[in-house]
Amino acid sequence: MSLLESISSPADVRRLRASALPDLCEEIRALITETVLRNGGHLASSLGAVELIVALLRVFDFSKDKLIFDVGHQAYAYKILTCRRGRFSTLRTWNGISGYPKRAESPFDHFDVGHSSTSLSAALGYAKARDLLGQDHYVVAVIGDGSLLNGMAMEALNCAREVNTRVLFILNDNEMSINRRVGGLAEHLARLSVHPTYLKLKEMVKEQCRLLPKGESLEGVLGKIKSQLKTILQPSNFFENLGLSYWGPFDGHDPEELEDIFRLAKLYEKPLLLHVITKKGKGYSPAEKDPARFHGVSPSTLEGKKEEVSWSAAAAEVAEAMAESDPRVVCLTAAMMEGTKLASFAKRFPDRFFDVGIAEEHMVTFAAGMAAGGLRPLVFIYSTFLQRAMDQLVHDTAMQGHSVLFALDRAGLVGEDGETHHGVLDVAWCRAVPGLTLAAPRDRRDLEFLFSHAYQNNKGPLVVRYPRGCAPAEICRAFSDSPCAPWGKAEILFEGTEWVCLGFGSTIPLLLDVRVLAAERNIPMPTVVDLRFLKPLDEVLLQHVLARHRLAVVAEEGSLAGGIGEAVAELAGRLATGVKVRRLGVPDAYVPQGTPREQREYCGLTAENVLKLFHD
Ligand SMILES: Cc1ncc(C[n+]2csc(CCOP(=O)(O)OP(=O)(O)O)c2C)c(N)n1
Repeated sequence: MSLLESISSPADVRRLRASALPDLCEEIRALITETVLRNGGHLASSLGAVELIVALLRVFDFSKDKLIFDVGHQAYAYKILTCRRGRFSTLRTWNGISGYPKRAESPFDHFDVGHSSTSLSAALGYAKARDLLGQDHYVVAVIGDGSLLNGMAMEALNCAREVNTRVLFILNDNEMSINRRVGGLAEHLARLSVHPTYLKLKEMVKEQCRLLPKGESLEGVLGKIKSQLKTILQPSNFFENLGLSYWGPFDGHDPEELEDIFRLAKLYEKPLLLHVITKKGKGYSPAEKDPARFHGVSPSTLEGKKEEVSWSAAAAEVAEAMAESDPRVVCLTAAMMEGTKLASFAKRFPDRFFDVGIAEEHMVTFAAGMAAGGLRPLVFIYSTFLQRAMDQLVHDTAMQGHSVLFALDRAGLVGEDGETHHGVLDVAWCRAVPGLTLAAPRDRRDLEFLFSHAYQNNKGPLVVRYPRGCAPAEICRAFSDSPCAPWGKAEILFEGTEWVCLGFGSTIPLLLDVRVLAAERNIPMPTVVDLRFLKPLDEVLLQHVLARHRLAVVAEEGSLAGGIGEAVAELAGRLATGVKVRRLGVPDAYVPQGTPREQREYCGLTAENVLKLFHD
């Protein structure tokens, strides 16, 4: 029996001899690597946090104490050691173990995560609840250096001094976000890691672990140490300046050192930040060498399968072409250069490429400022992360009419990342923003058309939404050079009888399947309309098709509430033609993880289902 097989709960981890920990960590790494290479997931971050998690589980009792991971993509070892080893092979599959901490999954998970930089705020909230309710557990947050450099995390750090209670922030510093972390504070972290004073402080704190103070308060002893140090060198420390205590940096791959420090930290009664240095991808050499590539992996990329052109790659290619012919074109990303495929743009146009770090709010207003100043900014952002920057989209961009092109990636159901990462709210939200244009291409031809004509045809923000996955080169184009439909116009792809199916973007292939299936079943083939522009809708064409059919089915990969089906039903009501409108889309629920196909089935977005509506 392997060491790992002998562990069924955190109590077993606590019972192990310290000398067994390196072997345990190795076994955990092997299980994580094998599972992620098969199922996909976040490999490098999880491999880097193994010793940290083992040490935390040996010092704290997370059946009572609270642990909040930031993003949660580094928590696989925690899942394995908190009674989920047996189900770990189902990672990221339908009904399987989630890729992120989830309260519904385990009593050891204390806060659901997926989006970054929430852990410090949630931990402060938990700590305050504990104090006011007269409870006595510990509260710990684990945050990466990339996530720490975000505005939300900064707001929490700023608040920590006011909350002024026992809470432990562990900064898991591997010098990386997905790519290298960026910005001034990143430099500061690097300086802290090597500054002699802090290395000396680390030795002093470790010394205190051996002689845990008797009689005197820990704060008092450490306060004296620090004032001695300050008279020697007085380096500036961002965290100390905010009123937080800072200890570190410590070796994040030495479980015994970590245990000692955590035991000491338990005695500390105030907000404390422990700076721990780890290596992203630790123990798996391909990931150590190329942590960005192994940040999030999917089995197909690892098998080296030649991927068809993804929507992201197609969009990035158009951006490059635009930048070539127009020096005003610039591209922005919030720490998602890999996912949005902007590496080649960054290389070719380094002065016109901006990775702002995980800072979506800043990015959108930064882009609005650039537009106001005469540039043509392209903001590459996942739909789910635009949720962070809705106010900046409304208040700083649309309300002022700034022309910013939003390349809205992963708009729709995203598959294995699950609930936290779906891009299904953008249509409903964008519909409500005055002055904003929202469009969705069905193929690469229309994507290119929308991007390259954006600045001639559009004033104010233009959001072009496209899903995860590969982008069809052409759908329903008579000739390879037939022009796209005009700006602002919907397009009838096929004429049919009795009923019309309306869709956009990723639901167009589905509606074409409906025609095939209808022909097979001797059901009248529907008219198929690609709406293309979702705001404003092409009401002229819509009026025309609604008047000519008895039934209209709208299929959308977005939330039904506030979606395009509602807009069409509202228009049909206004026209009073008697056409019946049926809507398919994402229901009022958080769609579980699984393959995109399983998720579409869950939402009823299948050709079979559309066909059933004909007899409704
Ligand atoms: C708001 C938000 N933006 C972007 C992301 C995508 N994302 C996931 S992990 C990650 C990098 C996090 O870096 P860090 O906190 O240093 O953790 P590491 O992966 O280095 O362990 C990013 C950008 C996200 N999850 N949430």
